[in-house]
Amino acid sequence: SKKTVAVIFGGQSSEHEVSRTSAVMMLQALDKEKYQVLSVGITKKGQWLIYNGPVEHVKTGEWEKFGTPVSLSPDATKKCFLKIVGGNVKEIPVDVVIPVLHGAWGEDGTIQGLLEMAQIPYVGCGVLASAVSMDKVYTKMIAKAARIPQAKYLWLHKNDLEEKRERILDHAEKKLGYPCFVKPSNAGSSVGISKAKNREQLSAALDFAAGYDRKVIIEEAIDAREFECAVLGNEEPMVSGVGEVLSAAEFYDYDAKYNNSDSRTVIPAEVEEEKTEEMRRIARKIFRAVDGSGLARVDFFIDKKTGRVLFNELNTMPGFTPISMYPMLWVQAGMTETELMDRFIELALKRDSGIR
Ligand code: ADP
Ligand code: MG
Ligand code: MG
Ligand code: K
Repeated sequence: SKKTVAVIFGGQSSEHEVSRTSAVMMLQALDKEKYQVLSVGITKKGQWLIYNGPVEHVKTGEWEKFGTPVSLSPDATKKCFLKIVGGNVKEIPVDVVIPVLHGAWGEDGTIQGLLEMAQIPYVGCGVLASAVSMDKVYTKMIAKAARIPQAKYLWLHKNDLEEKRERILDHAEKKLGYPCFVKPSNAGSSVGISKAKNREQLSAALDFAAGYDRKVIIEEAIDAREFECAVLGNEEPMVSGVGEVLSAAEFYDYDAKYNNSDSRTVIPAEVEEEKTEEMRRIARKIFRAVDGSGLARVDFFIDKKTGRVLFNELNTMPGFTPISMYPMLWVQAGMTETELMDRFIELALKRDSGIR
């Protein structure tokens, strides 16, 4: 019999729209002969709605008007997760969940925790890997422990800005210099990030980033080319080739990522074989270091001055938009998007039957 697969999209993070676009690609790619596909959207306000209309409405946002409220009912005895409330209560058992949510409350281990409680297999990284990869400060700590080269950084709590602002500015100037990048520790899609070229800009950038998270990271700016690599698997993951991102803006900000058609991707990247292999090696290493499973996209800089490969970050639920690197890297390797979805589901089921 067909397995019931629930695709959960939207969510309360600043990447709600990106998630909807990613969900459209996944909903279209899933093999309907093999799976009974349910789609469940989370509105920006946090309401869960089950939706079974045209997939185009997921992209435009109209889906919300046609959704039916579902309540979450994690029940490990029934492998039940969703319950339609209202007139007559209906429980819906789910075999696998695909949480195609980017950013907070989705990519950060929170929904993964909920699914663990319900004992429902889900696609992608578990609680720990999701949480570590969402937090840029923690990711750096793990990368350092694994001796993976990366940009220099320092970090602070939002409330440090009240009392220690001048000391932080002095420290950043001495340790990192200008320009530098300021980011919320937990975020994605370049939300809350700015490049600071002087003390005044740095001070403003700290406040801006602190508006998105209670932790802020400052990094030395690397004059770099940017590369991305896809990882697929559990304990012994496959690593794809490498693609290059050519940003249309001064850095790869939200607009350059999703709205500017002048941003381009080059697959495979035109870079020395030796650099490609180094990035692939690091991609596997960091995936294992954070205890990743299912999938992740690992992002790199190559310093234009020194030629060094530096690890930037890993994204445990990377974008699946038509211009996204993760699916394109596997398509380049000869896989279809439908096969990729099959693989995600197999990996989710395999991991679940492991230790428990
Ligand atoms: P996000 O998780 O939001 O994608 P990133 O850390 O990847 O955050 O930063 C977004 C973009 O900002 C990068 O793709 C790159 O263009 C630029 N950037 C970030 N950090 C640096 C840095 N240390 N040096 C140079 N560019 C950077
Ligand atoms: Mg990211
Ligand atoms: Mg990034
Ligand atoms: K990340």
